Amino acid sequence: MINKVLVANRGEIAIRIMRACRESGIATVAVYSEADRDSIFVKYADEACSIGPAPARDSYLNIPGIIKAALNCGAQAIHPGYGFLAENSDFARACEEAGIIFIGPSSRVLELVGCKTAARTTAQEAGIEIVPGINECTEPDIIEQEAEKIGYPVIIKPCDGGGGIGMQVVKSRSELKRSLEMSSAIASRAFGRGKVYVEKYLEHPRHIEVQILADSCGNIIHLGERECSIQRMHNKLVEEAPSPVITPEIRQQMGRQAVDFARKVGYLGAGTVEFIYSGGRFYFIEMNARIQVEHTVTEMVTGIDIVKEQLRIAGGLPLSVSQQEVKLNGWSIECRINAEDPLNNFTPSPGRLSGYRSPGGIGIRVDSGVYNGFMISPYYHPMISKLVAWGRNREEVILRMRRALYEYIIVGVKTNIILHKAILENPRFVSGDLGTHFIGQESSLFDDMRRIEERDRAAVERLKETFKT
Ligand code: MV4
Repeated sequence: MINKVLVANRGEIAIRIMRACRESGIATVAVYSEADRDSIFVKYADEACSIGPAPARDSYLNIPGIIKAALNCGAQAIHPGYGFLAENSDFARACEEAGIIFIGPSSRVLELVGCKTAARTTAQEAGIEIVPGINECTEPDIIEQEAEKIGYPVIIKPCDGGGGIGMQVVKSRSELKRSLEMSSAIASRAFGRGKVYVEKYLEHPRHIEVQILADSCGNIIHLGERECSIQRMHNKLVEEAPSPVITPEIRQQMGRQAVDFARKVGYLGAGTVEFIYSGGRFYFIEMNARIQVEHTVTEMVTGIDIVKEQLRIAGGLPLSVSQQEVKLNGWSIECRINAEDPLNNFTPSPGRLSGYRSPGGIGIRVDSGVYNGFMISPYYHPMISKLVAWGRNREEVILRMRRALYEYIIVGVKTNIILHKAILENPRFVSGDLGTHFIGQESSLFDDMRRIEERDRAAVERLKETFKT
Protein backbone atom coordinates (compact mmCIF):
# COMPACT_ATOMS: atom_id res chain seq x y z
CA MET A 1 0.00 0.00 0.00
CA ILE A 2 1.07 3.53 -0.76
CA ASN A 3 0.55 6.00 2.07
CA LYS A 4 2.45 9.06 0.77
CA VAL A 5 2.75 10.41 -2.78
CA LEU A 6 5.00 13.17 -4.05
CA VAL A 7 3.40 15.18 -6.84
CA ALA A 8 6.04 16.25 -9.35
CA ASN A 9 3.93 18.89 -11.05
CA ARG A 10 2.21 22.23 -10.51
CA GLY A 11 -1.07 24.05 -10.96
CA GLU A 12 -4.40 22.42 -11.63
CA ILE A 13 -3.06 18.92 -12.25
CA ALA A 14 -1.11 18.92 -8.96
CA ILE A 15 -4.37 19.73 -7.16
CA ARG A 16 -6.28 17.18 -9.23
CA ILE A 17 -3.83 14.48 -8.12
CA MET A 18 -3.86 15.55 -4.48
CA ARG A 19 -7.66 15.44 -4.45
CA ALA A 20 -7.51 11.80 -5.53
CA CYS A 21 -4.86 11.13 -2.86
CA ARG A 22 -7.01 12.73 -0.16
CA GLU A 23 -10.01 10.58 -1.14
CA SER A 24 -7.76 7.53 -1.10
CA GLY A 25 -6.32 8.28 2.36
CA ILE A 26 -2.86 9.01 0.95
CA ALA A 27 -0.70 11.86 2.27
CA THR A 28 0.77 14.30 -0.26
CA VAL A 29 4.05 16.10 -0.82
CA ALA A 30 4.25 19.09 -3.17
CA VAL A 31 7.47 20.17 -4.80
CA TYR A 32 7.52 23.72 -6.14
CA SER A 33 9.67 26.31 -7.82
CA GLU A 34 9.96 29.64 -6.01
CA ALA A 35 7.81 31.16 -8.78
CA ASP A 36 4.94 28.96 -7.48
CA ARG A 37 5.38 29.68 -3.78
CA ASP A 38 1.92 31.28 -3.50
CA SER A 39 0.05 28.62 -5.46
CA ILE A 40 -2.83 26.63 -4.01
CA PHE A 41 -1.22 23.28 -4.74
CA VAL A 42 1.68 24.14 -2.40
CA LYS A 43 -0.77 24.84 0.44
CA TYR A 44 -3.13 21.98 -0.34
CA ALA A 45 -0.36 19.40 0.13
CA ASP A 46 0.38 17.91 3.55
CA GLU A 47 4.05 18.83 3.03
CA ALA A 48 5.80 21.09 0.55
CA CYS A 49 9.38 21.16 -0.56
CA SER A 50 11.05 23.92 -2.61
CA ILE A 51 13.10 22.51 -5.48
CA GLY A 52 14.40 25.56 -7.26
CA PRO A 53 14.79 29.30 -7.53
CA ALA A 54 12.44 31.62 -9.42
CA PRO A 55 12.14 32.00 -12.33
CA ALA A 56 12.43 28.31 -12.82
CA ARG A 57 10.63 26.22 -15.36
CA ASP A 58 13.46 23.75 -14.96
CA SER A 59 12.64 23.04 -11.32
CA TYR A 60 10.00 20.56 -12.42
CA LEU A 61 12.57 18.86 -14.63
CA ASN A 62 15.13 18.47 -11.85
CA ILE A 63 15.27 14.67 -11.58
CA PRO A 64 17.83 14.35 -8.74
CA GLY A 65 16.13 17.14 -6.78
CA ILE A 66 12.72 15.51 -7.03
CA ILE A 67 14.03 12.04 -6.14
CA LYS A 68 15.87 13.50 -3.16
CA ALA A 69 12.72 15.28 -1.98
CA ALA A 70 10.74 12.03 -2.21
CA LEU A 71 13.35 10.12 -0.21
CA ASN A 72 13.62 12.92 2.39
CA CYS A 73 9.85 13.05 2.88
CA GLY A 74 9.37 9.29 2.86
CA ALA A 75 7.08 9.30 -0.18
CA GLN A 76 6.85 5.79 -1.64
CA ALA A 77 5.55 6.99 -5.00
CA ILE A 78 5.79 9.93 -7.40
CA HIS A 79 2.96 11.11 -9.64
CA PRO A 80 4.35 13.07 -12.60
CA GLY A 81 1.06 14.56 -13.89
CA TYR A 82 1.26 15.69 -17.52
CA GLY A 83 4.06 17.54 -19.30
CA PHE A 84 7.42 17.98 -17.55
CA LEU A 85 8.72 14.49 -16.61
CA ALA A 86 5.50 12.56 -17.26
CA GLU A 87 6.78 10.47 -20.16
CA ASN A 88 10.48 10.73 -19.40
CA SER A 89 11.97 7.21 -19.28
CA ASP A 90 15.13 8.50 -17.54
CA PHE A 91 12.95 9.80 -14.73
CA ALA A 92 10.98 6.55 -14.49
CA ARG A 93 14.28 4.66 -14.36
CA ALA A 94 15.67 7.00 -11.68
CA CYS A 95 12.55 6.26 -9.60
CA GLU A 96 12.93 2.52 -10.16
CA GLU A 97 16.59 2.66 -9.11
CA ALA A 98 15.77 4.70 -6.00
CA GLY A 99 13.08 2.20 -4.98
CA ILE A 100 10.30 4.73 -5.58
CA ILE A 101 7.10 3.80 -7.44
CA PHE A 102 6.72 5.88 -10.62
CA ILE A 103 2.97 6.29 -11.11
CA GLY A 104 2.85 5.24 -14.73
CA PRO A 105 4.26 2.49 -16.90
CA SER A 106 7.82 1.15 -16.61
CA SER A 107 10.82 2.97 -18.09
CA ARG A 108 11.01 0.21 -20.71
CA VAL A 109 7.43 0.85 -21.87
CA LEU A 110 7.98 4.63 -21.87
CA GLU A 111 10.98 4.07 -24.13
CA LEU A 112 9.01 1.81 -26.45
CA VAL A 113 5.96 4.04 -26.90
CA GLY A 114 8.16 7.16 -26.90
CA CYS A 115 9.70 5.91 -30.12
CA LYS A 116 6.86 6.47 -32.58
CA THR A 117 8.14 4.03 -35.20
CA ALA A 118 8.61 1.27 -32.61
CA ALA A 119 5.03 1.98 -31.50
CA ARG A 120 3.85 1.66 -35.13
CA THR A 121 5.59 -1.69 -35.48
CA THR A 122 4.05 -2.92 -32.23
CA ALA A 123 0.60 -1.70 -33.29
CA GLN A 124 0.95 -3.53 -36.58
CA GLU A 125 2.00 -6.71 -34.79
CA ALA A 126 -1.09 -6.39 -32.59
CA GLY A 127 -3.26 -6.30 -35.71
CA ILE A 128 -4.09 -2.61 -35.46
CA GLU A 129 -4.47 -0.47 -38.55
CA ILE A 130 -1.76 2.19 -38.90
CA VAL A 131 -1.48 5.01 -41.43
CA PRO A 132 0.50 3.89 -44.52
CA GLY A 133 4.14 4.83 -44.06
CA ILE A 134 7.45 3.55 -42.78
CA ASN A 135 8.23 2.01 -39.43
CA GLU A 136 11.81 3.03 -39.09
CA CYS A 137 13.59 6.31 -38.60
CA THR A 138 15.78 6.43 -41.61
CA GLU A 139 17.86 8.34 -44.13
CA PRO A 140 16.53 11.11 -46.41
CA ASP A 141 16.89 9.18 -49.69
CA ILE A 142 14.92 6.22 -48.32
CA ILE A 143 12.24 8.59 -47.08
CA GLU A 144 12.07 10.13 -50.54
CA GLN A 145 11.60 6.70 -52.15
CA GLU A 146 8.91 5.83 -49.62
CA ALA A 147 7.13 9.16 -50.13
CA GLU A 148 6.92 8.41 -53.87
CA LYS A 149 5.50 4.99 -53.08
CA ILE A 150 2.91 6.28 -50.57
CA GLY A 151 1.99 9.25 -52.75
CA TYR A 152 1.84 12.93 -51.76
CA PRO A 153 0.78 14.59 -49.56
CA VAL A 154 2.89 12.99 -46.83
CA ILE A 155 3.71 14.05 -43.28
CA ILE A 156 7.21 13.97 -41.80
CA LYS A 157 7.24 13.24 -38.09
CA PRO A 158 10.05 13.12 -35.54
CA CYS A 159 10.57 9.58 -34.19
CA ASP A 160 10.77 10.90 -30.61
CA GLY A 161 8.51 13.39 -28.95
CA GLY A 162 5.02 13.80 -30.31
CA GLY A 163 2.23 16.31 -29.82
CA GLY A 164 2.84 17.70 -33.28
CA ILE A 165 6.28 19.20 -32.54
CA GLY A 166 8.41 19.24 -35.69
CA MET A 167 5.77 17.67 -37.93
CA GLN A 168 5.85 18.85 -41.54
CA VAL A 169 3.19 18.34 -44.17
CA VAL A 170 4.72 17.86 -47.62
CA LYS A 171 2.53 18.49 -50.65
CA SER A 172 4.99 17.52 -53.37
CA ARG A 173 8.43 16.08 -54.04
CA SER A 174 9.93 19.54 -54.54
CA GLU A 175 9.17 20.44 -50.90
CA LEU A 176 10.45 17.20 -49.41
CA LYS A 177 14.10 18.05 -48.87
CA ARG A 178 13.37 21.33 -47.10
CA SER A 179 10.69 19.76 -44.90
CA LEU A 180 12.98 16.89 -43.94
CA GLU A 181 15.66 19.37 -42.88
CA MET A 182 13.14 21.48 -40.94
CA SER A 183 11.61 18.52 -39.16
CA SER A 184 14.98 17.05 -38.32
CA ALA A 185 16.35 20.36 -37.02
CA ILE A 186 13.31 20.95 -34.81
CA ALA A 187 13.48 17.36 -33.53
CA SER A 188 17.20 17.73 -32.71
CA ARG A 189 16.53 20.83 -30.68
CA ALA A 190 13.43 19.50 -28.93
CA PHE A 191 14.32 15.84 -28.37
CA GLY A 192 18.10 15.70 -28.76
CA ARG A 193 17.81 13.46 -31.82
CA GLY A 194 16.88 14.47 -35.35
CA LYS A 195 15.50 11.16 -36.60
CA VAL A 196 12.28 11.37 -38.61
CA TYR A 197 9.88 9.04 -40.43
CA VAL A 198 7.16 9.50 -43.01
CA GLU A 199 3.44 8.70 -43.24
CA LYS A 200 0.67 9.32 -45.74
CA TYR A 201 -0.92 12.64 -44.75
CA LEU A 202 -4.64 12.37 -44.11
CA GLU A 203 -6.05 15.76 -45.03
CA HIS A 204 -8.90 16.65 -42.70
CA PRO A 205 -9.02 13.97 -40.06
CA ARG A 206 -10.60 13.97 -36.68
CA HIS A 207 -8.38 13.44 -33.70
CA ILE A 208 -9.97 10.77 -31.53
CA GLU A 209 -8.32 9.03 -28.59
CA VAL A 210 -9.22 6.13 -26.33
CA GLN A 211 -8.62 6.14 -22.57
CA ILE A 212 -7.30 2.88 -21.19
CA LEU A 213 -6.49 1.58 -17.69
CA ALA A 214 -4.18 -1.37 -17.07
CA ASP A 215 -3.50 -2.89 -13.64
CA SER A 216 -0.76 -5.24 -12.45
CA CYS A 217 -3.22 -8.15 -12.16
CA GLY A 218 -3.67 -8.44 -15.93
CA ASN A 219 -6.86 -6.40 -16.26
CA ILE A 220 -6.96 -3.86 -19.10
CA ILE A 221 -10.09 -1.87 -19.86
CA HIS A 222 -11.02 1.12 -22.01
CA LEU A 223 -13.26 4.03 -21.00
CA GLY A 224 -14.42 5.00 -24.47
CA GLU A 225 -13.16 7.82 -26.64
CA ARG A 226 -12.61 11.55 -26.55
CA GLU A 227 -12.94 13.79 -29.56
CA CYS A 228 -10.10 16.35 -29.52
CA SER A 229 -10.38 17.83 -32.99
CA ILE A 230 -10.82 21.45 -31.93
CA GLN A 231 -7.23 22.64 -31.67
CA ARG A 232 -4.95 25.44 -32.76
CA MET A 233 -1.29 24.77 -33.59
CA HIS A 234 -1.46 21.44 -31.72
CA ASN A 235 -2.91 23.11 -28.64
CA LYS A 236 -6.23 21.49 -27.88
CA LEU A 237 -8.96 23.97 -27.06
CA VAL A 238 -12.19 22.00 -26.71
CA GLU A 239 -12.56 18.28 -26.08
CA GLU A 240 -15.63 16.14 -25.67
CA ALA A 241 -16.76 12.64 -24.79
CA PRO A 242 -18.16 10.74 -26.49
CA SER A 243 -17.32 11.70 -30.09
CA PRO A 244 -20.31 12.75 -32.21
CA VAL A 245 -19.22 10.37 -35.02
CA ILE A 246 -18.38 7.21 -33.13
CA THR A 247 -21.03 4.50 -33.22
CA PRO A 248 -21.17 1.81 -30.53
CA GLU A 249 -19.65 -0.65 -33.04
CA ILE A 250 -16.70 1.62 -33.89
CA ARG A 251 -16.25 2.41 -30.18
CA GLN A 252 -15.98 -1.26 -29.43
CA GLN A 253 -13.44 -1.77 -32.23
CA MET A 254 -11.32 1.24 -31.22
CA GLY A 255 -11.52 0.25 -27.57
CA ARG A 256 -10.49 -3.31 -28.30
CA GLN A 257 -7.54 -2.15 -30.43
CA ALA A 258 -6.42 0.27 -27.72
CA VAL A 259 -6.55 -2.54 -25.15
CA ASP A 260 -4.72 -4.90 -27.52
CA PHE A 261 -1.98 -2.33 -27.97
CA ALA A 262 -1.66 -1.79 -24.21
CA ARG A 263 -1.47 -5.55 -23.66
CA LYS A 264 1.13 -5.96 -26.38
CA VAL A 265 3.49 -3.38 -24.85
CA GLY A 266 2.93 -4.51 -21.26
CA TYR A 267 1.32 -1.24 -20.27
CA LEU A 268 0.60 -0.29 -16.65
CA GLY A 269 -1.55 2.59 -15.41
CA ALA A 270 -3.67 5.13 -17.26
CA GLY A 271 -2.88 5.80 -20.89
CA THR A 272 -4.34 7.11 -24.10
CA VAL A 273 -4.20 5.54 -27.52
CA GLU A 274 -4.46 8.21 -30.21
CA PHE A 275 -6.18 7.59 -33.51
CA ILE A 276 -6.95 9.72 -36.49
CA TYR A 277 -10.34 9.18 -37.99
CA SER A 278 -10.89 9.89 -41.65
CA GLY A 279 -13.39 8.68 -44.23
CA GLY A 280 -15.15 6.40 -41.76
CA ARG A 281 -11.90 4.59 -40.87
CA PHE A 282 -9.54 5.02 -37.97
CA TYR A 283 -5.78 4.61 -37.76
CA PHE A 284 -3.44 4.30 -34.79
CA ILE A 285 -0.94 7.16 -34.53
CA GLU A 286 0.65 7.06 -31.10
CA MET A 287 0.21 6.32 -27.43
CA ASN A 288 0.35 8.94 -24.69
CA ALA A 289 1.72 7.29 -21.57
CA ARG A 290 0.34 9.72 -19.00
CA ILE A 291 -2.78 11.23 -17.51
CA GLN A 292 -3.94 13.81 -20.03
CA VAL A 293 -5.32 17.31 -19.56
CA GLU A 294 -8.65 16.22 -21.04
CA HIS A 295 -9.15 13.09 -18.90
CA THR A 296 -11.95 15.01 -17.16
CA VAL A 297 -14.53 14.54 -19.93
CA THR A 298 -14.09 10.77 -19.69
CA GLU A 299 -14.56 10.97 -15.93
CA MET A 300 -17.78 12.93 -16.40
CA VAL A 301 -19.38 10.36 -18.71
CA THR A 302 -18.11 7.24 -16.92
CA GLY A 303 -18.19 8.42 -13.30
CA ILE A 304 -14.75 6.83 -12.86
CA ASP A 305 -12.01 8.78 -11.07
CA ILE A 306 -9.07 8.02 -13.36
CA VAL A 307 -6.44 9.37 -10.96
CA LYS A 308 -7.78 7.22 -8.10
CA GLU A 309 -7.47 4.22 -10.43
CA GLN A 310 -3.86 5.24 -11.12
CA LEU A 311 -3.17 5.22 -7.39
CA ARG A 312 -4.81 1.79 -6.94
CA ILE A 313 -2.80 0.38 -9.83
CA ALA A 314 0.48 1.81 -8.49
CA GLY A 315 -0.27 0.23 -5.12
CA GLY A 316 -0.75 -3.18 -6.74
CA LEU A 317 -4.54 -3.26 -6.35
CA PRO A 318 -6.86 -4.37 -9.15
CA LEU A 319 -9.00 -1.83 -11.05
CA SER A 320 -12.18 -0.95 -9.18
CA VAL A 321 -14.30 -1.57 -12.30
CA SER A 322 -14.54 -4.23 -15.00
CA GLN A 323 -15.13 -3.53 -18.70
CA GLN A 324 -18.68 -4.83 -18.24
CA GLU A 325 -19.35 -2.20 -15.58
CA VAL A 326 -18.15 0.75 -17.68
CA LYS A 327 -21.25 2.57 -18.88
CA LEU A 328 -21.27 5.83 -20.79
CA ASN A 329 -23.80 8.27 -19.41
CA GLY A 330 -24.60 11.55 -21.19
CA TRP A 331 -22.14 13.95 -22.77
CA SER A 332 -19.26 16.10 -21.54
CA ILE A 333 -17.31 19.03 -22.99
CA GLU A 334 -14.12 20.65 -21.70
CA CYS A 335 -13.01 24.18 -22.56
CA ARG A 336 -9.40 25.05 -21.77
CA ILE A 337 -9.47 28.57 -20.35
CA ASN A 338 -6.16 30.30 -21.08
CA ALA A 339 -4.75 33.73 -20.24
CA GLU A 340 -4.17 34.70 -23.85
CA ASP A 341 -5.64 37.14 -26.35
CA PRO A 342 -7.50 35.33 -29.14
CA LEU A 343 -8.01 38.64 -30.94
CA ASN A 344 -4.27 39.32 -30.98
CA ASN A 345 -2.72 36.13 -32.35
CA PHE A 346 -3.21 34.31 -29.02
CA THR A 347 -0.48 36.30 -27.29
CA PRO A 348 -0.05 35.03 -23.71
CA SER A 349 -1.46 37.43 -21.14
CA PRO A 350 0.18 36.74 -17.77
CA GLY A 351 -0.57 38.99 -14.82
CA ARG A 352 -2.57 39.35 -11.62
CA LEU A 353 -6.15 38.13 -11.49
CA SER A 354 -7.68 41.27 -10.01
CA GLY A 355 -11.12 39.70 -10.13
CA TYR A 356 -12.11 36.08 -10.41
CA ARG A 357 -15.28 34.06 -10.13
CA SER A 358 -15.68 30.68 -11.72
CA PRO A 359 -19.03 29.25 -12.80
CA GLY A 360 -20.97 26.69 -10.80
CA GLY A 361 -24.36 25.09 -10.69
CA ILE A 362 -25.64 21.81 -12.01
CA GLY A 363 -23.33 19.83 -14.26
CA ILE A 364 -20.30 22.13 -14.00
CA ARG A 365 -16.77 21.22 -12.89
CA VAL A 366 -13.85 23.66 -12.79
CA ASP A 367 -10.34 22.23 -12.34
CA SER A 368 -7.98 25.07 -11.57
CA GLY A 369 -5.06 26.20 -9.47
CA VAL A 370 -5.91 29.92 -9.39
CA TYR A 371 -7.78 32.26 -7.02
CA ASN A 372 -8.77 35.91 -6.80
CA GLY A 373 -5.52 37.88 -6.61
CA PHE A 374 -3.40 35.03 -8.02
CA MET A 375 -0.47 35.96 -10.24
CA ILE A 376 -0.42 34.09 -13.55
CA SER A 377 3.25 33.50 -14.11
CA PRO A 378 4.92 34.24 -17.44
CA TYR A 379 7.20 31.20 -16.94
CA TYR A 380 4.61 28.48 -17.54
CA HIS A 381 1.75 27.65 -19.88
CA PRO A 382 -0.96 30.25 -19.23
CA MET A 383 -3.84 27.83 -18.59
CA ILE A 384 -6.18 29.32 -15.97
CA SER A 385 -8.56 26.40 -15.68
CA LYS A 386 -10.39 23.58 -17.34
CA LEU A 387 -14.08 24.30 -17.52
CA VAL A 388 -15.94 21.02 -17.82
CA ALA A 389 -19.67 20.55 -18.33
CA TRP A 390 -21.88 17.47 -18.25
CA GLY A 391 -25.32 17.09 -19.80
CA ARG A 392 -27.69 14.22 -20.59
CA ASN A 393 -27.01 14.72 -24.28
CA ARG A 394 -24.90 16.90 -26.57
CA GLU A 395 -27.57 19.55 -26.93
CA GLU A 396 -27.91 19.96 -23.18
CA VAL A 397 -24.17 20.07 -22.52
CA ILE A 398 -23.68 22.75 -25.19
CA LEU A 399 -26.38 24.94 -23.65
CA ARG A 400 -24.87 24.35 -20.21
CA MET A 401 -21.34 25.20 -21.36
CA ARG A 402 -22.61 28.44 -22.97
CA ARG A 403 -24.30 29.31 -19.68
CA ALA A 404 -21.10 28.57 -17.72
CA LEU A 405 -19.00 30.70 -20.10
CA TYR A 406 -21.48 33.55 -19.51
CA GLU A 407 -20.91 33.21 -15.75
CA TYR A 408 -17.10 33.06 -15.94
CA ILE A 409 -15.63 36.36 -14.71
CA ILE A 410 -11.91 37.00 -15.01
CA VAL A 411 -10.50 40.50 -14.49
CA GLY A 412 -6.89 41.60 -14.98
CA VAL A 413 -5.75 39.36 -17.83
CA LYS A 414 -7.01 38.68 -21.34
CA THR A 415 -8.63 35.27 -21.77
CA ASN A 416 -9.87 33.02 -24.55
CA ILE A 417 -13.39 32.81 -23.05
CA ILE A 418 -14.70 34.86 -25.95
CA LEU A 419 -13.32 32.30 -28.42
CA HIS A 420 -14.99 29.46 -26.51
CA LYS A 421 -18.28 31.36 -26.66
CA ALA A 422 -17.87 31.72 -30.43
CA ILE A 423 -17.06 28.01 -30.85
CA LEU A 424 -19.97 26.88 -28.69
CA GLU A 425 -22.32 28.99 -30.84
CA ASN A 426 -20.79 27.97 -34.17
CA PRO A 427 -23.33 26.06 -36.33
CA ARG A 428 -20.71 23.58 -37.53
CA PHE A 429 -19.64 22.87 -33.96
CA VAL A 430 -23.25 22.50 -32.86
CA SER A 431 -23.91 20.02 -35.68
CA GLY A 432 -20.88 17.98 -34.58
CA ASP A 433 -19.05 18.54 -37.89
CA LEU A 434 -15.58 18.71 -36.36
CA GLY A 435 -12.06 18.29 -37.71
CA THR A 436 -8.50 19.25 -36.87
CA HIS A 437 -8.73 22.23 -39.23
CA PHE A 438 -11.93 23.61 -37.70
CA ILE A 439 -10.36 26.75 -36.18
CA GLY A 440 -8.50 27.61 -39.38
CA GLN A 441 -11.48 26.93 -41.60
CA GLU A 442 -14.10 28.80 -39.59
CA SER A 443 -12.88 32.29 -40.45
CA SER A 444 -16.13 33.77 -39.12
CA LEU A 445 -14.99 32.96 -35.56
CA PHE A 446 -13.04 36.21 -35.39
CA ASP A 447 -16.01 38.40 -36.33
CA ASP A 448 -18.19 36.22 -34.11
CA MET A 449 -15.92 36.94 -31.14
CA ARG A 450 -16.25 40.70 -31.64
CA ARG A 451 -20.02 40.43 -32.07
CA ILE A 452 -20.44 38.24 -28.97
CA GLU A 453 -18.20 40.55 -26.94
CA GLU A 454 -20.42 43.49 -27.91
CA ARG A 455 -23.61 41.52 -27.20
CA ASP A 456 -22.49 40.35 -23.73
CA ARG A 457 -20.65 43.54 -22.76
CA ALA A 458 -23.21 44.98 -20.35
CA ALA A 459 -23.66 41.76 -18.38
CA VAL A 460 -19.92 41.04 -18.29
CA GLU A 461 -19.17 44.59 -17.07
CA ARG A 462 -21.80 44.30 -14.31
CA LEU A 463 -20.32 41.06 -13.10
CA LYS A 464 -16.71 42.21 -13.38
CA GLU A 465 -17.56 45.25 -11.24
CA THR A 466 -19.03 42.93 -8.60
CA PHE A 467 -16.07 40.58 -8.37
CA LYS A 468 -13.21 43.05 -8.70
CA THR A 469 -11.00 43.35 -5.62
C1 MV4 B 1 -1.25 13.07 -38.66
C2 MV4 B 1 -2.16 13.89 -39.36
C3 MV4 B 1 -2.51 13.54 -40.64
N1 MV4 B 1 -1.98 12.45 -41.21
N2 MV4 B 1 -0.77 11.97 -39.27
C4 MV4 B 1 -0.72 15.85 -34.80
C5 MV4 B 1 -0.50 15.49 -33.37
C6 MV4 B 1 0.07 14.14 -33.41
N3 MV4 B 1 -0.24 13.37 -32.27
C7 MV4 B 1 -0.47 13.54 -34.67
N4 MV4 B 1 -0.87 14.63 -35.50
C8 MV4 B 1 -1.31 14.44 -36.77
N5 MV4 B 1 -0.86 13.34 -37.40
C9 MV4 B 1 -1.13 11.70 -40.52
N6 MV4 B 1 -0.61 10.61 -41.10
C10 MV4 B 1 -2.64 15.01 -38.71
C11 MV4 B 1 -2.19 15.31 -37.43
C12 MV4 B 1 -2.68 16.53 -36.88
C13 MV4 B 1 -2.20 17.75 -37.40
C14 MV4 B 1 -1.23 17.83 -38.37
C15 MV4 B 1 -0.79 19.05 -38.87
C16 MV4 B 1 -1.33 20.23 -38.37
C17 MV4 B 1 -2.30 20.18 -37.38
C18 MV4 B 1 -2.74 18.95 -36.89
C19 MV4 B 1 -3.69 18.90 -35.88
C20 MV4 B 1 -4.13 17.70 -35.39
C21 MV4 B 1 -3.61 16.51 -35.90
